Amino acid sequence: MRFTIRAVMAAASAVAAAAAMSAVAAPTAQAASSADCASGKVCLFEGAGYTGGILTLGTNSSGLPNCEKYLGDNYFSSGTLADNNASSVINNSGTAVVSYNKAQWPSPQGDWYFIVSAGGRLSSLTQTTSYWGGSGSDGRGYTVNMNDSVSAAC
Ligand SMILES: [Ca+2]
Ligand SMILES: [Ca+2]
Repeated sequence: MRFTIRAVMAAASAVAAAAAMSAVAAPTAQAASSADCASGKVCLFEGAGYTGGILTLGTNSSGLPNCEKYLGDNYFSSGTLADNNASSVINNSGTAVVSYNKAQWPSPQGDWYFIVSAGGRLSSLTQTTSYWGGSGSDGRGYTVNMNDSVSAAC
């Protein structure tokens, strides 16, 4: 009887170990890295440090990034809505990209926006040098928390 219980426990333990191993080995299909942002592309990442899901913005016939006037109909590779969820950005294109807090490109009235230079990247958006658009704009850069707030990019 004691032997039987031990055998059952050993079997259960083996099953648990196998389950743990398969959990570790399971592919994390939705996890992205900076390497996933192709040459010439502009990419938004769900997490800081180019992690989580990735959204690669399209390009036009000239190879320049397409304007995404509203990210409410774009999704990261993880399935998360892109609007108000971007936490890092890579700009592998040859042109600067402007990211807006509000979905009102191209006139940022009463809206914070920041610029990612050609070839530039921001691993975090919590302290982003941003500019106030529209009425009262003084052209100065301010440190603004733009994490999980980008709604448009152009
Ligand atoms: Ca995020
Ligand atoms: Ca927003």
